[in-house]
Amino acid sequence: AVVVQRGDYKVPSYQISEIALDLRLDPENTEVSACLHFQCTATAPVTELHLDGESLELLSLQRDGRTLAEHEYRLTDAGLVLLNPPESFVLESRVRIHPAANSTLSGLYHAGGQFLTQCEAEGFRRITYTLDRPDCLARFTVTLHAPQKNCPVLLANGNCMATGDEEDGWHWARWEDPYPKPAYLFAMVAGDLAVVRDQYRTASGRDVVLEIYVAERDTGACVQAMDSLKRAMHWDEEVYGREYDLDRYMIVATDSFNMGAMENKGLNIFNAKYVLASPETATDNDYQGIESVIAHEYFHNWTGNRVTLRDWFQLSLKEGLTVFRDQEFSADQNSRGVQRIDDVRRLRAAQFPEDAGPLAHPVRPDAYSEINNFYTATVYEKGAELVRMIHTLLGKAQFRQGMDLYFQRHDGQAVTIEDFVAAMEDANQRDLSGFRRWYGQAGTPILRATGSYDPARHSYTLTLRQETPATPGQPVKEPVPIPVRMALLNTQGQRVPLNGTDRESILLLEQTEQSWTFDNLPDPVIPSLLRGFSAPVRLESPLDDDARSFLASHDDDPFNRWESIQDLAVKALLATVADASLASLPSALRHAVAATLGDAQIDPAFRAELLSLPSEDYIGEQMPVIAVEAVHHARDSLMRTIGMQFVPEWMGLYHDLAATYQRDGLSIGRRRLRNLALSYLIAGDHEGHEGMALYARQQYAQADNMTDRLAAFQLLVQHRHHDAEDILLDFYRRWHEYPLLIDKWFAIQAATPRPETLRQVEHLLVHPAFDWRVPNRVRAVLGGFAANPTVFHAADGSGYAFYAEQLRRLDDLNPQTAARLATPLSRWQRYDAPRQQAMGEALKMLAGKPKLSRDLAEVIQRSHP
Ligand code: HT7
Ligand code: ZN
Repeated sequence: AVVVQRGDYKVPSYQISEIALDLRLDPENTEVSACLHFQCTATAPVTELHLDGESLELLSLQRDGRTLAEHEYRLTDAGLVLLNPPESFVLESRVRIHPAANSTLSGLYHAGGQFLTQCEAEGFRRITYTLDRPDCLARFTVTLHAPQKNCPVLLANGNCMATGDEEDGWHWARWEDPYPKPAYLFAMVAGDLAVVRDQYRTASGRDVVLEIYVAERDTGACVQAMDSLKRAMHWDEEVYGREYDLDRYMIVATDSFNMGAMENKGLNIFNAKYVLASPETATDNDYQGIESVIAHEYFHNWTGNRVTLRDWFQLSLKEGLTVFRDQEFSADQNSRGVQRIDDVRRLRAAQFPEDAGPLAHPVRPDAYSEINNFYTATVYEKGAELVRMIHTLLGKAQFRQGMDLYFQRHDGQAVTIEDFVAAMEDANQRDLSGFRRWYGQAGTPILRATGSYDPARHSYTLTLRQETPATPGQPVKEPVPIPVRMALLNTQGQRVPLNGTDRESILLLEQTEQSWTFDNLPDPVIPSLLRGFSAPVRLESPLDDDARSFLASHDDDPFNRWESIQDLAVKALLATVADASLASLPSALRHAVAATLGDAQIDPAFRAELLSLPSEDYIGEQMPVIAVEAVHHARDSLMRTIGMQFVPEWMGLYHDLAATYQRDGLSIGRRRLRNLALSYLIAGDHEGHEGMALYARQQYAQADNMTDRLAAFQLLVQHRHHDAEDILLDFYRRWHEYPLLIDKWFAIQAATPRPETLRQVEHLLVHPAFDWRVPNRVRAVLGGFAANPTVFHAADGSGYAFYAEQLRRLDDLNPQTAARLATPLSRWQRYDAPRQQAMGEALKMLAGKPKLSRDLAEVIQRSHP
């Protein structure tokens, strides 16, 4: 396969100033006429101009009004080559494409009765011949023609300039986007959609029309999306001084989408999952997801669209920065501490394992064969952490100055990560040269901290040491600058002054090892290190259990308070994994749990975080070889013990927190804590005894909202001794017309940790509601299955073999989704020898598949070179 190298970047030899598209939309055969104005930008003569094009049937080709002769162009697998093109010219092409047959959901496709596009990263070349690269910015005019009956709504980027009727019941609409943009931001939608309309007045007083397009019956479910959009628009004005720049902002929801959402200029296309919500059909987490994805796509209008990418290696320039912006938005809207815990949990669940395995790559990758494989946790989440560290190092006001300079310098341009870092430096006269290593170096640094109190000198000395393990292609690592936010706590839990008046400090570890001494400390202190998780590292802390237990109830940094209790839990769990007869609740952990359960002053959402045990995956990640079954049993057993030892407390919470549904932050936290209490009560039930399951049944039947109903549903379906057949049927019967809820119905079954799950998942795949062409459905079943440790990693390899068989099938329809779902198989080195072998065989079987896609081939090849 062709490998694209970062170092091979060349400025394009031509630019396209204008693109006029005309699409006659038909599900089977759509005709696309394109008129492109080319201008040479190279100094030397160009003998060949390569235009990208994929799965296009060329009908006609003209240059400056004249049909091209055979010796003037050449068709290749990758597109069209123009031979000896003039310095400037107009190219007119007409191609035929097949939207209904396009199951890849890249380019123009027809699904659920609608025409939709997805052009990031390289989908536009599946619509017409073009320079499909982010550093080619053109002004787009788009004319859509479709039958009025099936497609009353015709949308594209920018402003609607004219509409009209045609013969035979067809109509048309012409759209113009005044902002030059790369082809990946092009979008069009046509279908029978209802619209929910609102308005936003910008800080400078311009009125913007906000429109959300959904199916008629979903118009009542757009409140959270619209409200989040308005709050995001306001936040970007307040925090970054950035206003929206068109008169209209449109969002379209679809069930058929490869990812979460897409930031096309003025016409975002969204997975319905991140638009639709009502209390009866969506959980609190769903509401939260909508808020953050709506904000994320909106923020791209400045970080991604107005300032775009020079090439795809710079992907984190828009994605890392925009994730950082959406995380900060959510932190400002909700609880900052809880938001940070959730962000770090996601980073550790997805990015740390990626960084420690064969798919590890730098935030700015060096090579790819299929760019779609690089929309990763590293580019997004670790990328956001790098921006966060710059924010931490410079400070809030200075970071803003850096952003202002970045926008001032690069508005309307296609730029690099280097340009971003340079703007941060130049705006603040700071040198971030060492920091650049973070972008180029893969792997998670290990930060080892040791500390000692000297009673004679009344001082505390802290030593920090860093080391980054080797990653594929990068055997030797250099130290990176690590900002370590820290404080020292006295025995009352108060922060003490650190060599002056400050009671919190940011230490910058730049070398492999450095020490700091803090004086004037009459009594011993406990260090609180890496507060707020100030750097994406693995901290090996110097604390013993008592110190951790102390921090678990005294640290005023919410993240570290949570981390302390998590560390205690991990330690207890690993001891049980090593020796199951040790299953008990160590006293330090018991104290921490008791203190948290007994402290009603703690915000309920934060209290729920403190009382949640680490996931099986996270526990497994802490082991040299993941002991799948032992981890599962150890976690089960600790849940049971904590459930049993604190029955009155859990019961008290469960009853006290019962309330009629409300959507404010406090109510959300209370629901979360109450459902956690129910899960402990159920875990603590005696074997075979169904006492608490009756509570869950009652909650399932009587809930006035989906958060509570689904929590009970999941507990019942996944209960070890409970037969939930009637509940499964009931849920399906109630919600079969709500695809997003049926996705949950599928996912929860696929994630049930029981030996018979594999058979059940086989049945789910032939269920009438299962559809291989709908990624949400496929992800529900296959993603749910891969996230089911004991079943996916069954010792006999049956889970892997089954899974690979399904990916094989999916690859023929949707390579992007197949490649993404294949990544769990890349973790084979983390398991015992029989599992390694079985995963290796699964990968080998896939590698031998006829017509293997470039997407899946790359993941397999990098997973098992
Ligand atoms: N920029 C988008 C990333 C994306 C995507 C979205 C939907 C389907 C296919 C896609 N390929 C790449 C989404 C975002 O990060 O905002
Ligand atoms: Zn994004």
